[in-house]
Amino acid sequence: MIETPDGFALHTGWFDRAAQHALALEILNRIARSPLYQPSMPRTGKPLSVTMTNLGPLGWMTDKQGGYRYQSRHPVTDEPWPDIPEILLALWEAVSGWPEPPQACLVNWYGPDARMGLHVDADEDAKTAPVVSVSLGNSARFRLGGPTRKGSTRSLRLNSGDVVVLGGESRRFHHGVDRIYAGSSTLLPPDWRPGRLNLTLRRVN
Ligand code: MD5
Ligand code: FE
Repeated sequence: MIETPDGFALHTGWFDRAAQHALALEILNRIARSPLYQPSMPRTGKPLSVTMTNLGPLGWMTDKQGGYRYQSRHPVTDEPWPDIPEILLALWEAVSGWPEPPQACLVNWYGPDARMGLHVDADEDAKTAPVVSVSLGNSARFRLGGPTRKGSTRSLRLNSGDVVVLGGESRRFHHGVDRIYAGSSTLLPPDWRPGRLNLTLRRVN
């Protein structure tokens, strides 16, 4: 485990292979009912390379018209988001240090060429609750900056089963995903697309 004074913690290998497998099945079952869709940037309508869906009472989304926001229904199916699996609620209890359960679980799917540019997560009214992130499938090169856009960044590899807790000051740090390492995991079923799943648990309000 790597922990820094600014509230960042990386729990490498938090979930063993069996737990990763069980969790992946829970997520893929929910994706079948609440499909990954392609979000677009506010105003420009430029599509993100990551596809997304959500679990829990609230889900994060973005499109050209409405911009970044939380809402209770899937933008394509108009159904409520599926529930957050018990294994993730237990994870939140174990690592977040927060008294209330997560309200949103954003599911990000990274295909082989997907990226996420450096950004700050700032769409939650719950400004001090941590974010808990789980990586499944292929590994990623994650970039962690600081409170300002300029300034040094560090890169670290996130592997399947790793859990990151962004608490304290690190909750407001710039971060992104530079690249996905093709063929670095055999977790996801072969009939599923190759890539990485990232699950982020959050308080919204
Ligand atoms: C990912 N997702 O790997 C990342 C993991 C997102 C997103 O960035 O917004 O969906 S969440 C990493 C995160 C959240 C909040 C703060 C910090 C990192 N940080 O300061 O490093 O798909
Ligand atoms: Fe983020």
